[in-house]
Amino acid sequence: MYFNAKTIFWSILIIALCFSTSCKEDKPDTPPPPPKKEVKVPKFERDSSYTFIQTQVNFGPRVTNTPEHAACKDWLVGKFKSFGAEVIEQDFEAKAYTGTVLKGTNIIAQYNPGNKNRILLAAHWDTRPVADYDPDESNRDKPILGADDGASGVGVLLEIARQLNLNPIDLGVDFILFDAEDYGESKGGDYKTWCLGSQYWGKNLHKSGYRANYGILLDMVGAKNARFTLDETSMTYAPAFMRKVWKLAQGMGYGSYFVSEQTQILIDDHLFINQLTGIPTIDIINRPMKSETGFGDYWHTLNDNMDVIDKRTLRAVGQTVLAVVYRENNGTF
Ligand code: AHN
Ligand code: ZN
Repeated sequence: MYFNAKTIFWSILIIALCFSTSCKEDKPDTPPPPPKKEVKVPKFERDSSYTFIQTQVNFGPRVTNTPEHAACKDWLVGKFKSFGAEVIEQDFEAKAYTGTVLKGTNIIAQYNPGNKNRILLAAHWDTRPVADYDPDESNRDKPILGADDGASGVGVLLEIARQLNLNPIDLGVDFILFDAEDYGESKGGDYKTWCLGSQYWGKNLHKSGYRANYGILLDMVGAKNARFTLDETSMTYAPAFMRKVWKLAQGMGYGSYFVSEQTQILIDDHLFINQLTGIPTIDIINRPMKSETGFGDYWHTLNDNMDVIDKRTLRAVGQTVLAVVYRENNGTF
């Protein structure tokens, strides 16, 4: 037996018809979801983040329990709302090491609150009540402006929120601005006197069962020639994530800021996030070389003002974190 052209033609036609009908029967009624669209990493506007820092500093020191602090809170909440976030003001009371009862507020700004796939970005928005490391002894009971220690992290996060509003993505993103981080007792005080806002949040999550894939804390991210090292706390709880972020920053040309050097254990909000929630969280924080305190020479002094802030540092941090956020959304991180 042999196949002529006619037989082959009819055989193929019949097979093709069978396939097409059976395929149709297998198809579900609902169309498949559209392919996830990639969103390009937006440009981080450093001038915008600088202005957000300046505005905070213009309120004066933002010490918990003061009118300047309350005024700044209203501005921050309004800003996040104007950028399309759903904002929760989590009020709490906590006793400071001085005995003062602090009435604090953690500001939580959410994007895509219904999405289970989410990340957490944090900073502290309060400033230290005392300049206890000021070289001039007569200044040591005065509150600091906290341009870098407080305002810089918040300023970078506000610019990221502004970009999220302009360049929407599906990923869930939560910004948490912690209060009462910097009311702690230095020089021998208990580590739990610090980070009162994050300790409260860790024990009283704004949503029960709240989870995020990971978290990034920004603290003192605006100083000229800042040096962001791999701190032991981050490396204990989130080593793989931390190395990935540093590698990304270095690949983007920010290797002079993001240095792969390990530094000592650090008490900061990320410690309590890690310990209380188990969300792997890293800290991007300036650890200069040859520093007595381990922080910048302006740290906890009256010199922590706008003169400390360098827009190039803001861009290095802001563009790196934006890249993490958008790559996570695109599935390319
Ligand atoms: C301590 O000094 C114990 N931790 C540094 C955390 C901090 C203070 N970040 C900003 N101000
Ligand atoms: Zn501080």
